[in-house]
Amino acid sequence: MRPEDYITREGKYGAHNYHPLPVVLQKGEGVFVWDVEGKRYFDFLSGYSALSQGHCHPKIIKALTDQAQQLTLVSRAFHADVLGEYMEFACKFFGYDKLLPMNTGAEAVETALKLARRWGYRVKGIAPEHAKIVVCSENFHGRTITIISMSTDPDSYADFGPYTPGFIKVQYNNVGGLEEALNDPDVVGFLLEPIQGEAGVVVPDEGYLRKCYDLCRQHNVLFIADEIQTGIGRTGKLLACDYENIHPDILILGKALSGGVTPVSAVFANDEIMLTIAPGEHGSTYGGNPLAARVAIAALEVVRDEHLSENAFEMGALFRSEMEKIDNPMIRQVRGKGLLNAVVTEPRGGKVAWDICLALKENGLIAKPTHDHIIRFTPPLVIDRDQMMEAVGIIKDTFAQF
Ligand code: IF1
Repeated sequence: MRPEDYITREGKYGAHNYHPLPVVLQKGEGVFVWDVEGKRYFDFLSGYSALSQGHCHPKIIKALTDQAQQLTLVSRAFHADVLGEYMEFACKFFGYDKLLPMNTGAEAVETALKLARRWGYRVKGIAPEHAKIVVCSENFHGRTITIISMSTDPDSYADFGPYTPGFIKVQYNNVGGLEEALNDPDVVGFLLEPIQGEAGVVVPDEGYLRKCYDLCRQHNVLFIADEIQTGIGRTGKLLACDYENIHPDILILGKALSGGVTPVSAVFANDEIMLTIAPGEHGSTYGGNPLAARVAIAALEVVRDEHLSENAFEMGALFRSEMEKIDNPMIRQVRGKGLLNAVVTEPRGGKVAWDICLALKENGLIAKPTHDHIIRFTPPLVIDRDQMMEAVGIIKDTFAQF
């Protein structure tokens, strides 16, 4: 089969909820993937940051295959030997009393919203049905009905209503907006991405997170960080919140928690919050399954043992400084932290970011545009200096074609 045949078949039988780059991948290792014709590419998307540890990391794959031959699922109706081991390891890793295991990012966000509301009623003392959660403009937290009810992007929410009530939307990177919203005594939580991913890698001003956190403290409101994309080394620290020494009341992780191997997400909180949910009040068939638990331990160990946060910090600085050297009218801005980066482009001669991504693909590097004019560059955190310089060379040569 030719690549076009794979693409046609997907389009014929699959829902049209995506518009992928026309490349059909078959194999991955570290920072590289290969297509069905054997051509090699640098993967500068990394499964939207899930593959931070690189494709098919041997240690994570070994954890998966060993456990797969032992025990894959018990459901939470029974105990499993590895679940407590994972929970203890992860709680100590991130500094929380407890974690609640889920699978996808969206499920973990839903869990955090339920926890915040429950805490609001049972601890803060909000009147029944009155709890409100403050969210930010241009947020991206997933695709469920409740989560799109928080969205300000019509692509996400339009014609999917009616929507879940109970959210107040404020401007991102605007402390005053949050301050005003917190005058409402029914607010129980403030949910944000420390860097907005889908919005186009929007890095807020220095001090913004700290000021928001302090305001939440003053108003007895939970600071809830969605670090599904920014967490686990991606931005050059273990958590993006570490840049401002903030320990969120509720921390949401997903994606790289499994190194791109199987869906694993988690919500972390201390007992005052977590113990407001009792048996039978929340859960998931697959959440915390033995495969997920083993894989997540391995995925976190790899980040720690291979110093991936530190490498992301250094390689990210190198990437941005090399990008800034490019003198091309199609490049308007380079921004990001660690290895969560974006290049904002300017259309020229009818050519847009999509055309640049097609040319990058021809030249051996795959990346994806977001919002028509922004290209995200988020390679696996295991990328070394030589690989980064080779990839930068491809990007430079590609821009020179335009
Ligand atoms: C898609 C972007 C990335 C997320 C944050 C929760 C979730 C996500 C901060 C939900 C998911 C994804 C999903 C993906 C595209 C993608 C994305 F382009 F939209 F912004 F990563 F960059 N919170 N992000 O970024 O997690 O339920 O998907 O596991 O195709 O929708 P999920």
